Amino acid sequence: MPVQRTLFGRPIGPIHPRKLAILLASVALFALFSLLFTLPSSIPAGPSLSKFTAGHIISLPKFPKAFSPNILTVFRPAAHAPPVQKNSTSGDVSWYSNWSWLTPFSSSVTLDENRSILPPLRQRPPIYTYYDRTVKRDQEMKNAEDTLLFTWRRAWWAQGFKPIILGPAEAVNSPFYAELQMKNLEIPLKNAIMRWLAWESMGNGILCETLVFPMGDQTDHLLAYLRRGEYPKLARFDKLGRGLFTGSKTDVMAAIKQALANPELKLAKDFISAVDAKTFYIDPEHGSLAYYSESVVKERYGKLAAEISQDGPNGLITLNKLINAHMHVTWQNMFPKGIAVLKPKPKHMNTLVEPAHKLAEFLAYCPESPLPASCPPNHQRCSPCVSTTPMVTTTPYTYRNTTGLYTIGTVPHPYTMAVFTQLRSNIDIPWIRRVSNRDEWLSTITKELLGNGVSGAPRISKFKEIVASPHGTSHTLWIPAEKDMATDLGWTFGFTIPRNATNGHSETPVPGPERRPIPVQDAMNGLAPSNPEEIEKEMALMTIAKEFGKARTESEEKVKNALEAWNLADTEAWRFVRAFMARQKMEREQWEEEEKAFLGG
Ligand SMILES: *[C@@H]1O[C@H](CO)[C@@H](O)[C@H](O)[C@H]1NC(C)=O
Ligand SMILES: *[C@@H]1O[C@H](CO)[C@@H](O)[C@H](O)[C@H]1NC(C)=O
Ligand SMILES: *[C@@H]1O[C@H](CO)[C@@H](O)[C@H](O)[C@H]1NC(C)=O
Ligand SMILES: *[C@@H]1O[C@H](CO)[C@@H](O)[C@H](O)[C@H]1NC(C)=O
Ligand SMILES: CC(=O)N[C@H]1CO[C@H](CO)[C@@H](O)[C@@H]1O
Repeated sequence: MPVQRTLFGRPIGPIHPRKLAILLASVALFALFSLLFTLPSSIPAGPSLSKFTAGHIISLPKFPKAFSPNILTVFRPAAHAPPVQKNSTSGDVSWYSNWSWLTPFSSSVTLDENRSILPPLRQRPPIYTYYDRTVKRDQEMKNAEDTLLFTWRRAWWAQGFKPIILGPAEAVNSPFYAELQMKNLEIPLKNAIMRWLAWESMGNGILCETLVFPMGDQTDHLLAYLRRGEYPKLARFDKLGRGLFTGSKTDVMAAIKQALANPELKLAKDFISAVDAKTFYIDPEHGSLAYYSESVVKERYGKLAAEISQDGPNGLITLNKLINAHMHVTWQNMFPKGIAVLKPKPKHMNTLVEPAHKLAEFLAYCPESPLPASCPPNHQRCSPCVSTTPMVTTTPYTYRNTTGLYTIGTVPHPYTMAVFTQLRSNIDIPWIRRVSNRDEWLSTITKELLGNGVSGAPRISKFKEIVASPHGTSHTLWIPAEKDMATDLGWTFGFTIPRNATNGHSETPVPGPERRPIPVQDAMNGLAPSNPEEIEKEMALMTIAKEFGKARTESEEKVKNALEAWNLADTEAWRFVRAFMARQKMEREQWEEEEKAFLGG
């Protein structure tokens, strides 16, 4: 008797071997197609989960299911890692600058878990000023002028430019130098033309007085235009006089030629009057440029003008303080909603976000100013910082893209995050697998922006955009939790961040409790009033987390790997921010190294 075959419990008739082969082939084909179309499109080349999960069933991180052409790339032989770029390593952090930086997981491109993709560095157009170090001055004056030059360089650097100080050495390189020497001009006029020769020898760009400062939002039209680095016309700005010129090398050459050919050159007061008025296009809009020219200081800051004429060096130092204070106030005015210090786990993160909180406090301080109620020359209706109503600092649990709100985020390594969620340092693998939530930090930070039901990949792309897009770099600051706060943040903001200034040396009359600013709290979090014991515990854990980042035992290494594998998106965010900050620092240090020779004292 033939064997009775069944399918889903029903008897079926005998199958011809030929039919059976066709059936099997169809099943195989079906299996292959299901495999092709359901594979995750971007499995990162990070640590594998399998070594921690043998024998346990866990869910893989969710990836977007949408079909994308690179699904098939998993069947290609492994590609080579992209070439290592110049100067792309700092300590244990390395990066690869490429336009594909919004790729959720860098390692899917760099094939190296430690190498993050960053956006290409924005080209910084040069901005030139002229300072003649060969002129005899006494030491005090030199120091005062150097202080001003420093403030000028820092302010323009923070706005995305490459400030360069030119001197007579550059002017000598100009083909017009010999001709100028033969003209026998008065010193002030000769110097005015020397600036132009120095500029001409450098090529396209911006020629700027040392007392012109950018004071405006990074997204301001004029600053954005200047940053583009292309200046089709030789231009100056209405009412700014010789404060700022833009132009291409050919236009600059033509203007110099014209000036030197002018038979009445000797009668001219400065370069502008030495050439035809039509030489310049006059731009009426310059709202984001503050020029502290002699006449402006005399007119608006009379007390200061008197001090400068009485005691030059000290007057300049005071002027420098005033400029710094105005830069700070301009920044504060850009963020009327205050500063948000992210605190994704309100309960136990006091110590973790403490440095960020401190920084926010410093930024909210009223800067030390010789004329506290004054406004910058380009923004006369600013709201001066009043110590009785300082900028508010909030501690929301999530990132919000609110106009007028500055955000400072602290990015912890998954280990740090685990330690602080649990308030204990002995993290074990069963806890990671069974209890801990995947990518808790990132999902909390992006909860309001992206909602709940979103996987890690789109979250991390969004996060990278928040951190590193042009809008992001001027509205947010992200710091790795385990590192000490950078000491050079002045270069990011463009002004000196007050460190220990007491907020409100003018807090008189002492306001009653009802008039004191109420610390605005986020409705959804409330500042956790940790008791002293808990704070002590948090501080001990912070030390442990920092140590953990430096050296680990073998079993700790396992925990670290397990945590990183479990929290792929959190780890990616942490690496991204570290690399981003490291590159920023390197860029500046390199430029300072290049410029050191020209900075004098
Ligand atoms: C980015 O990567 C692509 C593909 O790997 C490459 O062709 C391109 O040159 C890279 N761009 C930069 C700026 O490195
Ligand atoms: C990444 O860095 C860690 C620690 O610095 C190191 O142990 C690991 O081997 C590195 N991975 C690769 C692929 O280089
Ligand atoms: C935040 O908002 C600004 C404009 O309001 C927008 O340009 C920017 O792309 C937004 N950023 C993110 C990360 O959504
Ligand atoms: C700030 O600290 C420095 C040195 O630590 C000190 O000399 C200075 O007086 C302090 N300033 C204020 C306003 O406390
Ligand atoms: C900081 C740093 O590593 N700078 C290096 C960048 O690359 C140039 C040339 O490759 C080196 O000379 C610098 O030392």
